Amino acid sequence: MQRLIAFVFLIVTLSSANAAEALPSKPNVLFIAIDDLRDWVGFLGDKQVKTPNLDKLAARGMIFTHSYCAAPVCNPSRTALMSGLRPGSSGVYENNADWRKSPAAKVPNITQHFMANGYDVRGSGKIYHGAYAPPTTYWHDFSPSGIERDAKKVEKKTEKKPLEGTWGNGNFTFGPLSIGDESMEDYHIVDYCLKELVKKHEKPFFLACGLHKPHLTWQVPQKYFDMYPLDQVKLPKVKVNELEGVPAAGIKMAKPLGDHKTITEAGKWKEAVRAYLATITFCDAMIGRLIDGLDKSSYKDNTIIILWSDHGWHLGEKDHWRKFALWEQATRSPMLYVVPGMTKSGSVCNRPVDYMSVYPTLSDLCGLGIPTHVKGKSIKPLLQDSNAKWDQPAITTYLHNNHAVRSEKWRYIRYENGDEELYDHDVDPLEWNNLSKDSKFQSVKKELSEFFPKDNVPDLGKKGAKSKDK
Ligand SMILES: [Ca+2]
Repeated sequence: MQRLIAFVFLIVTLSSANAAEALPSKPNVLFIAIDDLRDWVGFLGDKQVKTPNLDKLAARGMIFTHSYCAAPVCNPSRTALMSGLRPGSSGVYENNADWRKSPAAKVPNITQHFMANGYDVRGSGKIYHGAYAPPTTYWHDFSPSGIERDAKKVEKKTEKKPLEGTWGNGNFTFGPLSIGDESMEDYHIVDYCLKELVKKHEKPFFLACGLHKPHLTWQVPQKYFDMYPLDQVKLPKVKVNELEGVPAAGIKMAKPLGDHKTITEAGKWKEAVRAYLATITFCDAMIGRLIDGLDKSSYKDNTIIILWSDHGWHLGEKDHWRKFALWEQATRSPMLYVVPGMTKSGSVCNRPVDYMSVYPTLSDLCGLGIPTHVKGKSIKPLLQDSNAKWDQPAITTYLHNNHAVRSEKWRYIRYENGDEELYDHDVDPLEWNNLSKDSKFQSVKKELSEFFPKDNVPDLGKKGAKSKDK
């Protein structure tokens, strides 16, 4: 009898352990999109930035040290991720192309796919590029609510009354604000999600939270600037001639006579870097509020968390600022997953992945099936085992038929005019030594070139229509 009791106890113990560890067949998804956050987060090794909440979240799941955007600009990056079509298949290469009039709007986007499969799909903030909101049918509910719009007005009004230390012009303005967190638009975007997390949901949910910062302007409450004393701010590592070895097509993208000239001539490089750091830390505080809300909710253990930023950012490397380029700084951006019952705490995956993987991976994890139009591959095997075999590089496209292929070791860029760059990241992480003309590496280039997208449909962007986001 005692043995029988022990046996039953064992079975019950095992079943409850399995139940706790197994991913439910239809887990919830918390989908966190950040705008313009480069690889300056503690969990990717940056020593200067303060991102305690992001680091705490990263420690719960798996981080990807080689994650790259499909396009280094808001609209094409987000269109590609949400639709499952690369820029070369949709024709959406820049912010001046309305994706709603492109092939990307003719296929089910990820929110529609989840809706069709029984999910309650809601969101707030910046998920698609601001200028092109999707039709209301893409969500069951989507903010902004009135309160966010009001907060945005307060934020914009306050930005126009700068405190001491504010510098810039138009979109490229940075400096402290006299308001508190609760007057910032992103605060209310998080609030929308917090309200959803305390509700009782009958159906599994897909909840999207899109934060605007650290996108310009870099204007956040004063306390975030105070965390970074100016005399302690470190500039990114650069050499005397950053563009040495970069071909004409690359120099054209770098625009060294643009922002870089303006900022360095004004002596504002350090202040700009501090403002970016401050804005990242504001974003981190908002992530902390969101994750606290999830942890206090009844959905903590059955919700997949994915966090991604739409692309990276240059802060003077290659004499370039902003995104709009195919180098490491513009294309690398943080991505992490927490998948209950699957990702081990504190796990690190070094395989190269790009954001075309997000749609198929979330579909795969939730057992929805992957629509045939979706270009990327599910990274579920990597979430199960970070060292699993993986034969795909990450691919980024900027403007028509300019592509970068990134493997664990190499970055190979080929521009439309035939110009090329090849960097060996084992010895050259800052991409200073372009090896593309070296005959020793012709076979490397040939091998990597197999991955350049074959589809390069015409650019749907309005000619001459300048993006407001420049
Ligand atoms: Ca962006």
